[in-house]
Amino acid sequence: MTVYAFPGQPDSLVSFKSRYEHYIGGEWVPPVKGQYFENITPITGQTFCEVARGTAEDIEAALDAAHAAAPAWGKTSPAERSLVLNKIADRMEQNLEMIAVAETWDNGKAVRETLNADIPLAIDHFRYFAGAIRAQEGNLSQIDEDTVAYHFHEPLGVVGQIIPWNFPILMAVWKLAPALAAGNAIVLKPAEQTPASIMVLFDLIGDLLPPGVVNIVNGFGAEAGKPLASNPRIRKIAFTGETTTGRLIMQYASENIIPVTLELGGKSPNIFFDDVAAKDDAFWDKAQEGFTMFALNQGEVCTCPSRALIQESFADDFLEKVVARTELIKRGNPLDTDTMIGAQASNDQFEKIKSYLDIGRQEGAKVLTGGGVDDLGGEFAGGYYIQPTIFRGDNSMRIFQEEIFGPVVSATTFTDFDDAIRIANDTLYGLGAGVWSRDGGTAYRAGRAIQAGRVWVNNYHAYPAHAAFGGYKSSGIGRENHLMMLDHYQQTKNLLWSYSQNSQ
Ligand code: TXE
Repeated sequence: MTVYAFPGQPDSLVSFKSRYEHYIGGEWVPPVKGQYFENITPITGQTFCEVARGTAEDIEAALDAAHAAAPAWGKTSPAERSLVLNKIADRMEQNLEMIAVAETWDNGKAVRETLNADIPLAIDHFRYFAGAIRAQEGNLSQIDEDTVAYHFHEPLGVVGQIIPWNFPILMAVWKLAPALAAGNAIVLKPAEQTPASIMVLFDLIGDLLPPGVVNIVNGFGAEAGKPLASNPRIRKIAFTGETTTGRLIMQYASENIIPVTLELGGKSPNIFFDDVAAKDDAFWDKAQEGFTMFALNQGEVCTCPSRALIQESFADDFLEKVVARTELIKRGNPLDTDTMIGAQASNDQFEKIKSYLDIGRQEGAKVLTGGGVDDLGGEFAGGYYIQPTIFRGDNSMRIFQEEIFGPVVSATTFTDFDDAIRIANDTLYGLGAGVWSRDGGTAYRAGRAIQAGRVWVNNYHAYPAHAAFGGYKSSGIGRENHLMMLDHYQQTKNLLWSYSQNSQ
């Protein structure tokens, strides 16, 4: 067990600056309008730094820098870009603990997760795209004896990226790595709730990139995000956030006829068929563990398995087991490596989740465990801690239909396969899903029938870089991860070439 010191204390691995500017053209640049906002750690509810409050003027400055850098970066060889990405990965790996503590302090999530998941996954993402870009090939179509169609990949140019607060560094890297590998220059806006860890990261890795290739403008959605997403000087916008904001992003993009990638909300079903209980073995245990994944990252995951669908015949037994297991989730100081659940990312999110705990009760759902806030006392008294909560109710309730984005799962039962699929698909969303069964046929048919971009079978919440990720329905457009992501950041240039000496 390690308990990391709070940043600001003498033995802390991280020293945040008291003020963060924008990162433009490889330099720290104050906001044109001179305004800053306070950044709070959810661990204590205290302000720990202030951050530049960007406006359209700062976005224009960042776009100037990006446009100046884009042509040269776009012409570097895949091998050169690959090397840069690998160097970033190496530097991050050398500083993994420091970055993990910074991420935990900014976002509130348990350091156990930032050390073992968020930051290692981000590092691997850079390495994956460092390899992918070198392996990418164009293609050639032989049109007739003397005519050839060559297909080349070209970068889009300057792209915009808007990041959420639930995985600040990982979500930034999911967008940065493929865009950089493909040869684009970037203007990125972090979420206003969690800007500091991305600033710490760029303090660490900024010198590895040519100035202007990545520019970061901090600030709020309407003030900095909109001028970026609606700007005619970007050639693509990539966004992760709420579905209603995603609609706005699409409207802005339609004005400029640019592509969008949208990764939006979810209400993912996690389906347990009764054969999982056939034996008291490791798989039965694994399925119970799979249920408790709703609390991972305090439930602030777009793919949170927030609806548990359990076959009627074994539901009471299963729920009894998973309630007991949920109660073992260790709560406490997020900077303690034994702690399994941390603080919600912001006071707004804390309040939103509390309101859903009330809504669930008012709707008549039964609280099987949790249902309230955790007061950790002492220096944590102002932090945003929610108890892992299991409701039992039915799929028509708001707690089954609306994204809560907290450590809250709504459980219900189904009778047979068709009933499970009907309930699973009775949602606006289609991002993730889980299927648990010992029977390959059942799992396969369920996986294919669920309208969601990612279906985990007999596992949950794994995010390898080389598996495509993205939504059906109101959960978004496009995919992230996987080498298909390179297509999202490239144009196809076709040279249609006649080698014939004869007239056409
Ligand atoms: O999201 P927003 P919020 C869901 C989750 C959460 C809810 C609200 O349910 O409770 O959304 O979170 C920027 N033009 N998800 O309000 O507003 C904003 O500054 C351009 C799910 O934080 O969508 C931030 O950088 N940009 C999600 C980013 O968009 C704008 C992760 C996300 O903020 C903008 C986060 C505008 N008009 C929340 N308005 C997931 N899919 O993982 C806001 N932004």
